[in-house]
Amino acid sequence: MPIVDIHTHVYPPSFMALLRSRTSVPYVREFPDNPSAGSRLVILPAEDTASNSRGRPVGPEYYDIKEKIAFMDIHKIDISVISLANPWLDFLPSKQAAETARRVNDDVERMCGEYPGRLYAFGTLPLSAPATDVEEEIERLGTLKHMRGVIMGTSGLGSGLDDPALDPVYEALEKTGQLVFLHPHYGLPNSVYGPRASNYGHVLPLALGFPLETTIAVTRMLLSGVFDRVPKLKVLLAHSGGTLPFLAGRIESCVAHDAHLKKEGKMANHRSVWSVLKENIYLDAVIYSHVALKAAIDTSGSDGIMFGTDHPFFPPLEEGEKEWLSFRTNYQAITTALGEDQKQADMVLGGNAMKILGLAG
Ligand code: 5CU
Repeated sequence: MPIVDIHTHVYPPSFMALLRSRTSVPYVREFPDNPSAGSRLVILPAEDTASNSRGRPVGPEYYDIKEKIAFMDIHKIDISVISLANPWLDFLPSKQAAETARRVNDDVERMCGEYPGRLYAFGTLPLSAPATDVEEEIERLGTLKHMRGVIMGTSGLGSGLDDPALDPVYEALEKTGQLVFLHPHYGLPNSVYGPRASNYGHVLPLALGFPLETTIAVTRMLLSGVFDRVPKLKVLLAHSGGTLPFLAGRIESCVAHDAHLKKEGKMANHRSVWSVLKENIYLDAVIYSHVALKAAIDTSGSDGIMFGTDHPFFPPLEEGEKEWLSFRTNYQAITTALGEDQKQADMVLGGNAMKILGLAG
């Protein structure tokens, strides 16, 4: 059974050029006051500080597709489904968005074509453009050979994923059979990390801000009835659904005990959190622990979980380490969670992705 990595990012050359042309987040640049830091990629608002934690070093592993293939070869990954990394095109002025989306998606499609059978992709959407442009790009992505869905963040058209104006976008995705790979970027407001946050590197926004952002975004979708209105929409959640597998019962219980919702009759016919998690939601296995992975498997079923690495993020900190710790931890979480059941482990490592995403092999 092939090993398939469905959570693996790239900034294609056209996107790198865009990042290099900018001076506010997101951007890539060198800092004359700190030449030894080299080129830095600054994407998260919380990391745009003058300290050593300003962004991260950025090398060819972020944009050179040969580096992706080298990483795959070292880790015996047969197929990768690559996606543009955050913050996608969220920051673009409306007028630039549609054309940039086409350019970036064509760049990614070309990269996939260079390695037949090894690379597929999730496209990116011009979400700051009018919804009709977004729908047009969804239609176009459906015609590209290697595209298998779209990656997007939690801001939607500007006011979140529970915005009814997104319904035509969800319907276009449902109609063309493309899934949404939902990925966090914005985290939580910096104030929750407190006045000493810069002492703690990137730990708080990445370990907690990201998963909570995903949890809140999907819960808003559930509460607003997206999955009732677009019942066949499929969503793949990054980082094993944030904290959803752990909190699903609490969310369901809060709905059942909410007098306001009951009075308004809003949730009377709504599908339960558990049913949406089983029928509409896939989870990646990028959670670094068999404990959390078991909760993900219990929630969405082992046939809905797919292996990922988050490459090129979380590289080894020591020079000369060939196998990445982040790869090994996620791989071992699968084999530990599924114990002796090699067949199920193989499915999570690749078989599920082959089936769900229709990969040719
Ligand atoms: O390390 C990080 O900041 C990130 C990020 O921004 N996006 C991602 O997918 N993983 C890690």
